[in-house]
Amino acid sequence: MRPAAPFRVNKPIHLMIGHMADTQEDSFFATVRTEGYFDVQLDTVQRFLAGREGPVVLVTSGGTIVPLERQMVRFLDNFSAGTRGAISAEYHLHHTHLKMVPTERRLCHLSASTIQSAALCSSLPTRRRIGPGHYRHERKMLVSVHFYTVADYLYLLQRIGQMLAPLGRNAMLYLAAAVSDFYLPESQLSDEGTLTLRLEPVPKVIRPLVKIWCPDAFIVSFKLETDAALLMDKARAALQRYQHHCVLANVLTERRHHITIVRRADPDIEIRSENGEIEQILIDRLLTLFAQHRQ
Ligand code: PAZ
Repeated sequence: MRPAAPFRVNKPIHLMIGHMADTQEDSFFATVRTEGYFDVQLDTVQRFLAGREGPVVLVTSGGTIVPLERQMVRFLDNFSAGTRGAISAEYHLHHTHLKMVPTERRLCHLSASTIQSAALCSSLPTRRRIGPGHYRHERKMLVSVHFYTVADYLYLLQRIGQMLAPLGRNAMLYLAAAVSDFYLPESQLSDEGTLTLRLEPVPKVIRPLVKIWCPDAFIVSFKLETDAALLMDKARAALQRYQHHCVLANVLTERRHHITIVRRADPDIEIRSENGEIEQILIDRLLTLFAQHRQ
């Protein structure tokens, strides 16, 4: 469970943020204690995917916390409210071929003000063979998976990415979660006494996601900046570095009404919304690009 009283700091904390030149995913994942912890959730995902033929979208949402102690009471948090992911998941479901259109904010439980989530949405009904030439349509279109720490998040992203790999070009990953840039290695987690922190950079797992875990999927990441002057260069640099399909560039203060879809070889697409929810226009455009990717 998420601790009830975050930041009840009653001992001195000295915070240092350091850059390590060559942190590897392996050493990061070695610090993740996962034994059996996610089995039930991953099993639910497996069952959701079993027999699914149509496109599936993974939406990640919310912030990721960094524990400061083994028995976690204190942690570092980042700001995301999870609104982007929750609304986006809802608009992905609007595009289903079933008429199961949510008319209200039914996915508000995905909001990270209560919980951080990854949602898997299917944009086509599952068909299960029930006899020669006969199929039954399954109604379940959404499954959600919950995480708290940055390690939880990246571990689940790896495992679910691998589960999506057999869908090939029919999988889309829409990575809206705000991933902490730094973490505290397990060996430095505090047991008691004064806490001095030297945070290490969290590995950028988008590289193995694109190259190894889920190589044929349509992968969309977000880039958030507070300084608009830096945003586009950073978005393009991320695309060049990781070779995925789109970066959705947004500035913190304008994120509700302006997003730029940045692609490697094609012109940018500006998405603006003054009144309605920007995610409606955004998901519409992305699903067109996803359809082109699947052809
Ligand atoms: O969750 P929210 O609606 O408050 O904010 C959404 C967002 C700004 C976290 C998202 O649009 C985003 O940019 N996510 C990626 C952040 C990052 O660069 O890690």
